[in-house]
Amino acid sequence: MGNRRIGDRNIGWWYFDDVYNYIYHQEQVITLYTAPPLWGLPSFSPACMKLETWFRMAKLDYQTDTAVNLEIAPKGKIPFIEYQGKLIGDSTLIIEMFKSEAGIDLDADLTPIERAISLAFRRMIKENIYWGEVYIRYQVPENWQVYREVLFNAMIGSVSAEECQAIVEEVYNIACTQLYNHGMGRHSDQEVYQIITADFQALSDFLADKPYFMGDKPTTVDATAYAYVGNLIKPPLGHPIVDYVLQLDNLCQHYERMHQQFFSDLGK
Ligand SMILES: N[C@@H](CCC(=O)N[C@@H](CS)C(=O)NCC(=O)O)C(=O)O
Repeated sequence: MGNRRIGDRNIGWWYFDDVYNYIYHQEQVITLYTAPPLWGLPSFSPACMKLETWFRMAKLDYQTDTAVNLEIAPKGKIPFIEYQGKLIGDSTLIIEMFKSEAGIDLDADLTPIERAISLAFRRMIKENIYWGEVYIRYQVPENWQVYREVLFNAMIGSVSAEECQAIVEEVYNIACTQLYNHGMGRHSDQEVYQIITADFQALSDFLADKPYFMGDKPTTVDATAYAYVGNLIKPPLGHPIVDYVLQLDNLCQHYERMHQQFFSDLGK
């Protein structure tokens, strides 16, 4: 737009065009509200990391905002996006929206059977493995001492230390209640281990020696697995489940392959 400014007298159609294009471009850029990068991961929230990975795989133009305000989040959770002047929540629904409204489909080459398998694995990761990861962060006392610092540091700056402390305690209580209501929080440590390692073993067995879950090309399930495997093996949080997954070489190599391909700018 050169040196012209709103208020210039000489507003002709050429100037109107520039303003229109600028506003149009701003509306097309996606703002992704996400938890910040940490531990070498694009985000310490697996759902946020999955969505950002999918954006990169789809070559979408986006910017991130990590000053998360859950009060404006449509579902009260992250991730959510601002796109074309609207706030939209839930990573899966956002991906579906880009598919139906913009025709962006990373799974277009899959057969109906492959699509069904992909959906089942994605649901297993998001709806079951996720709770195993929440369990490891919140219900293992040594891990909670580490993770509470992470949450505190992510918020400090936007609110006072006292408020931060209070929010961290509230997040803890909400997470423990959610774990109990989901059911994962009612199991013994040994039972959680049994349930979650069986899921990771199934992922590893299905991946076998393929580079990506559905073959030679990365698809949506690869974004999901990358985010939830990464958020288990990279944080400095210990648990026998983590040890188990670290021994599933093909899953760990898949994490590295995805990281190298889509987030090499972050380093290791
Ligand atoms: N189904 C949602 C799940 C999102 C989710 O669980 N987000 C977590 C962070 S990973 C969150 O915001 N938790 C806050 C809360 O539950 O209050 C999606 O895929 O977007």
